[in-house]
Amino acid sequence: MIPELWTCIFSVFFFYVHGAKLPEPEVKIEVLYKPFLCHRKSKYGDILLVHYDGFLESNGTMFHSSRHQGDKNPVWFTLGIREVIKGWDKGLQNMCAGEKRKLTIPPALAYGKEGKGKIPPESTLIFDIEIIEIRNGPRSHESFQEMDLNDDWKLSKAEVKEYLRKEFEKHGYAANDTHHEVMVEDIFQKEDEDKDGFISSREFTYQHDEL
Ligand SMILES: *[C@@H]1O[C@H](CO)[C@@H](O)[C@H](O)[C@H]1NC(C)=O
Ligand SMILES: *[C@@H]1O[C@H](CO)[C@@H](O)[C@H](O)[C@H]1NC(C)=O
Ligand SMILES: [Ca+2]
Ligand SMILES: [Ca+2]
Repeated sequence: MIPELWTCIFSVFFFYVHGAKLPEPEVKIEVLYKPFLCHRKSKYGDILLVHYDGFLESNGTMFHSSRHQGDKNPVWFTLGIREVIKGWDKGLQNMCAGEKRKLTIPPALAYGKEGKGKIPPESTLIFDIEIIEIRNGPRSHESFQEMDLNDDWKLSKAEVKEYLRKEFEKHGYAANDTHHEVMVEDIFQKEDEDKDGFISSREFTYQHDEL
């Protein structure tokens, strides 16, 4: 849980594709339901809680469903970082909490030539998806502001340490100064690229092009 927390906070790599290379296949989006009230819309980097049913377009077989299979709980994922298939990253933007969409996703934006499990190679997939909740992602502007206690647009080691302390407590772990200092050093090693002792807002949101 603790290493996961750390991963969640600091090892998220975003995918903004600026300037398209090849024309990419499109996701077909149909809005099935849009709530009257919409406080915010989903965007890259947000964490979304969704319920979904997935079908093969070829014969309508349901291959997975969060609503009807397993523990029947909705699932969390981060939008735009390829935690899920590309078709979700593309097709679930600008949605309100409570909104329902039907996505038709070509194989190139799903499981491609290889397929996966019950999904044969070159399958077009249809998803019925509802967003239950939208939260700020770890690399969002909002998260940065929350961590930047003195509003100077950079994060000091003390601010990051304080943030870790709060996160640990929120998740029910005892604060441990020594442990947090080790984590802070590790974080600065990776994130403070110009080694000035602060994580700037640019360093925080910068796209590490790794995946
Ligand atoms: C639908 O297609 C999948 C994959 O080809 C196959 O495994 C499944 O048996 C088919 N279902 C029906 C009802 O034809
Ligand atoms: C605090 O963390 C350090 C380093 O990870 C560890 O060695 C130590 O046992 C921890 N102390 C407590 C009280 O958990
Ligand atoms: Ca600061
Ligand atoms: Ca820096």
